[in-house]
Amino acid sequence: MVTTITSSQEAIDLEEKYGAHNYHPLPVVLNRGESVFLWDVEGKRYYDFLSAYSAVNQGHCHPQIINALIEQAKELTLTSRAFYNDKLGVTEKFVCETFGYDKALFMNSGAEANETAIKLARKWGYTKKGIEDNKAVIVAAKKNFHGRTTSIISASTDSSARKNFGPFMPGFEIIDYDDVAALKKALANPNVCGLWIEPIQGEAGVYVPQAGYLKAAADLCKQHNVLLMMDEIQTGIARTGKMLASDHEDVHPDILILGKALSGGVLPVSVVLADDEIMLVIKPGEHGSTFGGNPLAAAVVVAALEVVNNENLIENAARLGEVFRDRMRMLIEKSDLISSVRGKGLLNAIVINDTSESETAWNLCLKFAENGLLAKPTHGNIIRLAPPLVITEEQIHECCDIIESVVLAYKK
Ligand code: IF1
Repeated sequence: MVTTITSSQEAIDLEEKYGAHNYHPLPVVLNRGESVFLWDVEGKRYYDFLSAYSAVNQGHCHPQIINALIEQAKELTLTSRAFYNDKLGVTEKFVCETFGYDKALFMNSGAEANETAIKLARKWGYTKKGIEDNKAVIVAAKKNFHGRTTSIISASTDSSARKNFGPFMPGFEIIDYDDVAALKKALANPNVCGLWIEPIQGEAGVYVPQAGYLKAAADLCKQHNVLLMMDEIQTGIARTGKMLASDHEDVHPDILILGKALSGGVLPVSVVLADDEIMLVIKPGEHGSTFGGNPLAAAVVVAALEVVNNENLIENAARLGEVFRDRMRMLIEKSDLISSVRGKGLLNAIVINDTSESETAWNLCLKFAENGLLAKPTHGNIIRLAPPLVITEEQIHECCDIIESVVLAYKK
């Protein structure tokens, strides 16, 4: 029997009873989204300051993207890659031209795109760099987040991501993030085929490396014949005020990994981009996915990227990010509850002046929700604040007013 939901509590109870307990959501049940807004089943409106972890950069249910989805859904949704379809090549060309690569390989989730990048880097390592069989090493960073498959968590340093999920995949070396000396040492190992990093560490709490780190990483990769594998799944597609966060340091990764906002949050679509000498090491039959590169996704990706350009989301994120951080700095002057704000463009976080075991950040997010703004804590005392990039300056100020009033009224 299919139940009709009439209250938030009913929906929460159903998930609790019938769903796996692999998440601990804020107690808000949403049934509608439009642009920067979400509505719950009681009709209360919220500003979305999570944007589905930066998947909804273009705003919820963007009419142009939804229209592309509907039009394509009426024609053809899936053929598998056993046959060609008339949309994939068009989108591959568009994406390659947009990001400056020879070739694109479409997958679905971000984790799958990272898996693809791992296979690509390893096979390149054996066939081009001449690494001895099964000796390839991929260097990753502490506190990384690249997804939740068993291979990917093998490179994780987060115990909740790893504990009791072993045995782990060998072939990863973990070094400190934002540490050029550690990079120099690790990349000198001739068995290293790839350096796999995020340009800003999202899950780590929006950790922005020092200026020059990404450039140094790219230079060291070049010097040691190592592929720079950049996970821009969260940071890419205008989020940080550039098309890619790598653009802040004019770095062009050898392997670029995108997901999330590539579809504007409409479908799971991810892509790996690289030039021919790398991408063509993978031959027919060696990698793929039933849904990867499907025509529905392909049509949606073009619309989602067009919206980024047509609506100047890069400039908007850059400009309003400054406004937002200025407002948060003013709040820090007035309140001891917040110790710092950090981020780039509209990918920001505030750090709550309390231990990471405290409930303060969670309780603040409950208060934000009560006052019409949705955000989620990470690592206990950090709150990520990342609205859709279509937000206006007036709306940013209204949201900063909400955050400010909640913080100033908060009693521990
Ligand atoms: C969840 C975090 C964000 C990512 C980067 C790959 C993936 C992600 C840089 C995997 C996914 C998500 C997944 C989401 C929570 C979330 C997250 F807090 F865990 F770190 F965004 F900040 N690379 N990030 O950020 O992509 O396979 O999920 O499509 O609930 O696990 P995916």
